[in-house]
Amino acid sequence: MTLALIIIAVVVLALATTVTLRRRRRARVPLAAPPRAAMPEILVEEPEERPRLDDVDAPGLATRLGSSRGVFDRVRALGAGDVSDEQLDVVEEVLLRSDVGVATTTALLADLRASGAPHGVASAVKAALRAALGDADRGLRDVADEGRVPVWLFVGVNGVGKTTTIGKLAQREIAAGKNVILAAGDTFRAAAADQLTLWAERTGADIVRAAEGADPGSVVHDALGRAAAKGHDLVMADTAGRRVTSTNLLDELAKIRRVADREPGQVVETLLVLDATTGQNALSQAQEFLAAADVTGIVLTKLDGTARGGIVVAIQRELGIPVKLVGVGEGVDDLIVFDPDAFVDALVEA
Ligand SMILES: Nc1nc2c(ncn2[C@@H]2O[C@H](COP(=O)(O)OP(=O)(O)OP(=O)(O)O)[C@@H](O)[C@H]2O)c(=O)[nH]1
Ligand SMILES: [Mg+2]
Repeated sequence: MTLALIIIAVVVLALATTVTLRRRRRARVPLAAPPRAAMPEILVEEPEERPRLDDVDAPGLATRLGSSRGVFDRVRALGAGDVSDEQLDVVEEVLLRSDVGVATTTALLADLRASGAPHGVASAVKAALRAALGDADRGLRDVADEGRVPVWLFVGVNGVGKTTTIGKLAQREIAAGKNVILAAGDTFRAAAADQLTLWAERTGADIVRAAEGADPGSVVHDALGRAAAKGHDLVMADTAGRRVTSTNLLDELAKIRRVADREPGQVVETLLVLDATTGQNALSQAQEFLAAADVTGIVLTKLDGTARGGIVVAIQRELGIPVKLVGVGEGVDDLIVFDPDAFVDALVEA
């Protein structure tokens, strides 16, 4: 009897120990792998929303101009009255640092010397910059001759922001009620057409693309045919970033243009895209392109970054081609119609 009791006690004890160990092992499992229920919380986390330009709370142009505005801090600190030599030195240094360029700086300093600064040096600099920007028509033409489809052609060297600008503009034109088709004329890399396809998907634009290495002219030609057949309102043609020193590449660009301008198409805007962060280099690139393509407007990108906004003034004054749009970020809403008054205010105003 006693032996039977002892045996039962030993069995019960053994069973209890096994159950406890199993529970402990089970209890450790969640530490190694968190319960699945926790995962959707991470997956559905909303990305931080980017401010839209038409948001009242969105940061103003001055904030978006990044380092460009900072360059003018020293000018803002100058007083009113006669302009001393020391003040002129500060203005000269600031204008050169802001990428206005030597020619424009010299002209602006001569103006300042002649007229003084009754309302303060900052205000005089602002007026001089504004005058240098002129009053060109900055609108984008979007109407072609009867029976033809308007084409916007985008040109510029590698990485300046052509494809991104097309995406941003497609969004804007589609929001305005236009039926837009994109032509992936950059056939040098398959990734270029992929990038444009992403923008087409994002914005709801139609797209024509071809295999890597295909003739860019034939892509544009196909896009025009499709636009005419389907009644699209606007064709936006991307091109490969080109090395402007190579005559062959500029010839290629001229060929694309001829195709785009043949019926049923009509090139109504050739937009040269320039990267503001490259400063005076952007200016020399522009001069090369102007000689080869019939440029109707300039898109100056990346003004939000390390750019020095004065390059807008240099480009406008020295090339005489209107800066029509400026890029202030990588997002779809980060493209602004260039407004010279708002721009000089944002750069110089206190
Ligand atoms: N910060 C900033 N980045 C920009 C802006 N515009 C374009 N970018 C970025 O610049 C890089 C190059 O832009 P793309 O649109 O690919 O330039 P691309 O001219 O088409 O270049 P290629 O196809 O190589 O000739 C991308 O990372 C863009 O997101 C802008 O206004 N601000
Ligand atoms: Mg591109």
